[in-house]
Amino acid sequence: MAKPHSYKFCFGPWNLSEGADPYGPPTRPVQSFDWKLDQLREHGFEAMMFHDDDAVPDIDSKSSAQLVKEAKSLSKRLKDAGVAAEMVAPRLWFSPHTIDGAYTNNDPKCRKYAIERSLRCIDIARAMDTDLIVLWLAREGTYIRESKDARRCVDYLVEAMDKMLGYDKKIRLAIEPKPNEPMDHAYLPTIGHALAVAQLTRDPKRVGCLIESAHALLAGLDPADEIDFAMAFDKLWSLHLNDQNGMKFDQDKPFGSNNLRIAFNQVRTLERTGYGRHGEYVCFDVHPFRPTQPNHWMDHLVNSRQTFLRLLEKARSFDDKQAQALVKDRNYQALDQLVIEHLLGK
Ligand code: XLS
Ligand code: MG
Repeated sequence: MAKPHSYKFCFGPWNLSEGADPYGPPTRPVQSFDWKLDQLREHGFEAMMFHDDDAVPDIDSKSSAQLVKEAKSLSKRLKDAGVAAEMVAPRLWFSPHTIDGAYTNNDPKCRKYAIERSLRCIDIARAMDTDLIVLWLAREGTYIRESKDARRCVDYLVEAMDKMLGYDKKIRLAIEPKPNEPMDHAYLPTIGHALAVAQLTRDPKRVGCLIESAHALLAGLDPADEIDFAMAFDKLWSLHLNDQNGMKFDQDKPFGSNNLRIAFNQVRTLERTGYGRHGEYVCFDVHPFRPTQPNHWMDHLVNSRQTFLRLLEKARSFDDKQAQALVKDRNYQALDQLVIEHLLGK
């Protein structure tokens, strides 16, 4: 029997956030990058994911040479710590140039800024030995539908991705769909939209996706179904596991915090489809609850990883044979109870 797969885990510096929210200031002091890197290693994580300006702060003020120098120096710190860089994502939602969108901004000068910033993000990824660029299209979409031409915006998105794919022949783009927030309606809200637009690019095999549990839930979808769909195309290249309590703002709750069965089915699907066998990481895009005290700062990440591992045991010990017999007999009430009893533990 093949040795069961052991998953590799990852998080980003932003997952050790200070507690500020739209209604109040931070509740925890800012921690250093070194502290965050130490915590990551101490708690069994193997990689860190980055925004471009996590890796190179004040990126717009830096020359290309300075940008590569800083990215290389960070890469050395990571390697010395035995930590990989999982991906780099252009943070296209802070700049004054992206107030009304990045790639789909109505102003061609702003679209040009967003593409140039994305090419510099690729320079950072190269310097940090990762070929993965994550595109969370935070500000691609509308507050009112009449402000943009959604048909033309598909062309703008393809144009931006084509520029990135042409700039570097090895880079892979993982689109991270989300249906809303900060936008009222975001473009490319689901995995289906992401993989469809991949087909319009100059090199579809280098355009895949990243699923975030909460984003699928905000779209009214089951994250496990989104995982299965993406794996059918062999295009799930990263994963942000977390949780969400209903259709409200993106809560980035610890994995399993609200929906244990939905979490169980995500892990069961990863197992069944073989996610991770080509080096993909399980990332937890989670934030501490605002009242979390500094001495409990890592708990949401440690708990998410622990919950994942406990649910992995549950997935591997689930009585599939009995489940299939109940499916064959179309006895779904009993199947339902079989899952519940298994999760409750006998
Ligand atoms: C949204 C994104 C974001 C990261 C990656 O959930 O994952 O959290 O910044 O762009
Ligand atoms: Mg995310």
